[in-house]
Amino acid sequence: MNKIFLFSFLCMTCCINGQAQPQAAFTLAMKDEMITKVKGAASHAWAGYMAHAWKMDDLEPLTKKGKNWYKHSMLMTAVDAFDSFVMMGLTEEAEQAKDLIFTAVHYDIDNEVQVFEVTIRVLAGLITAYEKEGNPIFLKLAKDLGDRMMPAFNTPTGMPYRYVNLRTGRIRDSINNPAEIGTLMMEFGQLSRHTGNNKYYAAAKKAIMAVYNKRSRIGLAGEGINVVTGKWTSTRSHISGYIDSYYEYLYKSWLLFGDKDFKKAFKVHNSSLKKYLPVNTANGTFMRVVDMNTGKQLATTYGALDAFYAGLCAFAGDVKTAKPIQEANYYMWTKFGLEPEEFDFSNDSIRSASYILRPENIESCFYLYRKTKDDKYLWMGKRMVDDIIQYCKTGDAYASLKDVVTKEKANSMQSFFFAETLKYAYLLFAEETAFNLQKEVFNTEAHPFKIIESKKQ
Ligand code: DMJ
Repeated sequence: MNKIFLFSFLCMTCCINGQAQPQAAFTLAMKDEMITKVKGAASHAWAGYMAHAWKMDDLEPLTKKGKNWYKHSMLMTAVDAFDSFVMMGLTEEAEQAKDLIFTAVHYDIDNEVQVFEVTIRVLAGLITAYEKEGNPIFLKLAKDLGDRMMPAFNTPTGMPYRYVNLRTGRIRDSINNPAEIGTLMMEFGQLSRHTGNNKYYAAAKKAIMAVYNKRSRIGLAGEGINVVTGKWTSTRSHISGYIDSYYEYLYKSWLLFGDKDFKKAFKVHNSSLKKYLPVNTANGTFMRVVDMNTGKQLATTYGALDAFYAGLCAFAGDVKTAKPIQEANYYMWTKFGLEPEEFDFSNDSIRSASYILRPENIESCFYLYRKTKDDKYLWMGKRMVDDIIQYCKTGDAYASLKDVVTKEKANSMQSFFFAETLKYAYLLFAEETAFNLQKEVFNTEAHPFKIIESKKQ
């Protein structure tokens, strides 16, 4: 090996035990190159949607057909993608998405919708669009949608049902979970702010605080709760699906609204999370599953969704906790050649082999890079973006993977690929001025909300 070759070899990102060992500065030219790649991916995926799934919720990229979540389209992809296009300066795509929203979106439809999903993707997308464009049509649509989901909160505990019919207000499914109950606060709170009617904020706050008030003696939440009786139906406690964004919203709602109840609740939960969940390994710090009442270990599973927590810790100023967790996240990504939905970190066995274009790992790179300015997180993000382009790109769009080991593709392209994955990837490499973390806060689907008046204390 000659000297120049050896030097450039060492300068490349290499991966020892899955941990990034970046040896070189990430140059401006490399950042530009990544931005071009990410914007190219967004245009390519959108072109596929427009060609094959126009006016529908999602594109099925392998069969090249559109798919609706419910009886009628909610224009999920267009609403979720719009502000990403605006932020990336993809004006043509942004105009097309806006046209679709203005001509095809209405909510007097017989759709029984999942309150959480429609809130974080659609209600949030509309509120952000209103904040960015100032066009009152966006707010009118958001208010109509918010009003139609309000019957869900009508329970003895204040915690909402999981489903509501947008036309009839009929509710269904009283077994809910902290994520779907708590991850409404930012959207309904922001709706109150823009409409001047406090009822949305009040309903969402009652719901999220009801979960907090049901926390265990050791400060943890379970993964299932009956919204009528207020009794836990599952005491499994972790930072994964069903709980994840409940913790996220306690912190972010405090930033957004300056309400100290959220700050206190976040602190209580977070110190318990840090006490009972982390497991330090040679591959980084993973977060396990425990019983909410005893803190006893129930499982050593970890997955793509859990990866958000490193970013949340970094965002909340706790870089020390965030760093080893991000090492574990990167290990999870590189060990299997893209991250699996779930694996067991005690023996590296895959529990769920899919990769559905999720954003959390790149999201954590974004927050950690912003907080540390360590190029290591750019290298990590580059590896993730390059893998997505290499393994998930199709002739017409992007596809999930059925199996991260074989790289077999699956017929789905979730709207959060536009709203989150590509947005965080773009912002990771973009100038800091592209997004000001002091002035805006991302909801869990990466729709930015303006902090109108910071009352942080
Ligand atoms: C998104 O809809 C949100 O980030 C949610 O909080 C978790 N699941 C997806 C992305 O993985």
